[in-house]
Amino acid sequence: HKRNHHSVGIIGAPFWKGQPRDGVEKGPDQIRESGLVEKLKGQGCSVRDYGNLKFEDVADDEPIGKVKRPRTVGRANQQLADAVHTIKKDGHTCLMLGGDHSLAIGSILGHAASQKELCVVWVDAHADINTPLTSPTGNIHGQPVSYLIKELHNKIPVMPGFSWVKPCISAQDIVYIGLRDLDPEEHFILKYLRIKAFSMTEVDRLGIAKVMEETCDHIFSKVKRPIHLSFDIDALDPSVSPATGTPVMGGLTYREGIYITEQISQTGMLSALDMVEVNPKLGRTEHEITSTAKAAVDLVLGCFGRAREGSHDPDYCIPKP
Ligand code: 5AB
Ligand code: MN
Ligand code: MN
Ligand code: MN
Repeated sequence: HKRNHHSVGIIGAPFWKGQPRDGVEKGPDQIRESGLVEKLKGQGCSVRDYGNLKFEDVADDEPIGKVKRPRTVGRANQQLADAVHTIKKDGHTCLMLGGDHSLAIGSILGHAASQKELCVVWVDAHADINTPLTSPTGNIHGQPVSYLIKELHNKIPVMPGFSWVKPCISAQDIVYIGLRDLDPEEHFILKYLRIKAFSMTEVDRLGIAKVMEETCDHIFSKVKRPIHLSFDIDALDPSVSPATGTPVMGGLTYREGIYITEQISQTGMLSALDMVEVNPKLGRTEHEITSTAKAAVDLVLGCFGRAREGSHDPDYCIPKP
């Protein structure tokens, strides 16, 4: 009997070169080791694990302006986009395990190749909307959204490895939750494009329930459409998920994170999910590593129907003596 209609296609993307700290490429296997597949099946999902992508080195990948490793990041994302497109054509909800957040470029573009009219919910401490020209670090994991938004297209310079990248969403098609560490240029872009954003201040003011209600009102204002949820584990407070590259104090609680996933699941419109920036190498203890990965798994489970109130088979019967 099927209690749960979700069919999940998992793709691992062991990639770290969108930022300087290695170890995040161990994220996919660390998350799997926390029992991801078994637990998804245990809650009634059908699961196909497509394994990990293999990324090749790109020789002589010199920076373009400030931007580091553009050819490597562009190539890896092109591979990922193909894989996500395949998983969507196979009829699954796609779960991409990162890897750093530059991978959202390929994940969202691959998703958009099969699902027109998708919208994005971006849960992160950061807005990741620097353009190559505003980025203070040159790290592409702080830039993915800028490549995806149509209104920013004329602000993006030509870069090697990125010729295949064409923006696929409008500024009104993305909602941020959990923001608390923006560069001034990013803050300007959010205001300039009137992008819907619930920073931690709004989470404090409204509570997470109202934030999710308004998020759904915004993305479904015209018609219900497929959701791409891009979840950076650093959205959660570092006390919950310390093993990540750019932790910022004052984040979402574990419960607020889980509530977001429960509500996204409730919409019935989740079409693709990224779980990124889990970096086992940055856990200071074994407990920090395993608890970060466990939090990532619990968020995924929430996305695929796990409810804290519990659940049961619709045709269950209490045994008679
Ligand atoms: B993450 C910063 N804004 O552009 C930049 O972890 C940080 O994917 C980006 O959210 C953080 O490098 C990227 C300073
Ligand atoms: Mn982040
Ligand atoms: Mn991010
Ligand atoms: Mn980070």
